[in-house]
Amino acid sequence: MSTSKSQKGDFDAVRADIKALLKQPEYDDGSAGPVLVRLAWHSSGTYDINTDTGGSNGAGMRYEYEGGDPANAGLQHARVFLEPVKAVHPWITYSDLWTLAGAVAIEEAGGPKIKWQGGRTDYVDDTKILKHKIAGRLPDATQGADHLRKVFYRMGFNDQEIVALSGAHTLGRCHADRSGFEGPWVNNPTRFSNQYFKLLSTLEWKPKTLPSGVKQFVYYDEDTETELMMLPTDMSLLADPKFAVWVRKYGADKELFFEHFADVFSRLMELGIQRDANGNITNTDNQLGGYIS
Ligand code: CCH
Repeated sequence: MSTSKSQKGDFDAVRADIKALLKQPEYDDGSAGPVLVRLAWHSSGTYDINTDTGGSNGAGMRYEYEGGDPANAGLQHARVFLEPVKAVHPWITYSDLWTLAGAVAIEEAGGPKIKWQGGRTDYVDDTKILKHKIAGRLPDATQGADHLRKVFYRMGFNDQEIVALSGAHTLGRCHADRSGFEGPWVNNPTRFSNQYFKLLSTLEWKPKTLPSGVKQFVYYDEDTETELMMLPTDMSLLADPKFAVWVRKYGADKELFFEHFADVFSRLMELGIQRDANGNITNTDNQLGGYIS
């Protein structure tokens, strides 16, 4: 990590310091990357196209109402990893830092280049989060295809985009003390690939009830002596014929998955944001109550 302060707007300097913190030998599988990707997604995936509320402006997870949403359990680890970067580059907003960190983490894990633009603004207090109830909007892993459609259509995404985004589960793992689920989806959870789709569509997944009563699906990989897992929502992608078409396509074609993922992830980071021709955000006010009385 550099210790020299950067000029306002020098996102390359921030990128360099995010890259420098990704390697974390003592943490999970040795990388902060996966939990940073999850932070970026949860900070954006609250968007509601009908009311134009939620989305990646605001960084509302710093406040109890959104930060305490059970869906966000564990994301304090990601925020803590990024604090030293914020300290060195105090001009960057949290909402820019979190989304940029997600993009950098994907690229550094061997994923596609993610188009990213800055300019997001942070809430100055939690008034608007409470007013617009920016919690309880993220998907519930115990549910199925109907629920995924309800949640992601609300953000403005379609079936193909839902499946492409789900491919992020090639990174990271579930933690019993965060979501209640346990384990990684793939054998190499710090490498971005289309492995999630390959395994989902080719292995025989068996239901398993954890001691806590949480139900997930597992496959024991004899070669690596690792138990891999799938969430009920992951399995629903295979069970639903429209989703399954894309699961199989992405499992067979890594380039197609990378292309579609890069496109949809960068749009996820832009949810709730409108820009002018120069890329300047014109509706920093949307969640601050500008459009909604
Ligand atoms: Fe996810 N995800 N996710 N997910 N997720 C979890 C972990 C990660 C759902 C549930 C869970 C996306 C979509 C969904 C990541 C990225 C994305 C966990 C375990 C649950 C539960 C949390 C824990 O215990 O730590 C559900 C339901 C959906 C519905 O679609 C999307 C979209 C993305 C990104 C584009 C990443 C990365 C992780 C790993 C985090 C880590 O800490 O390793």
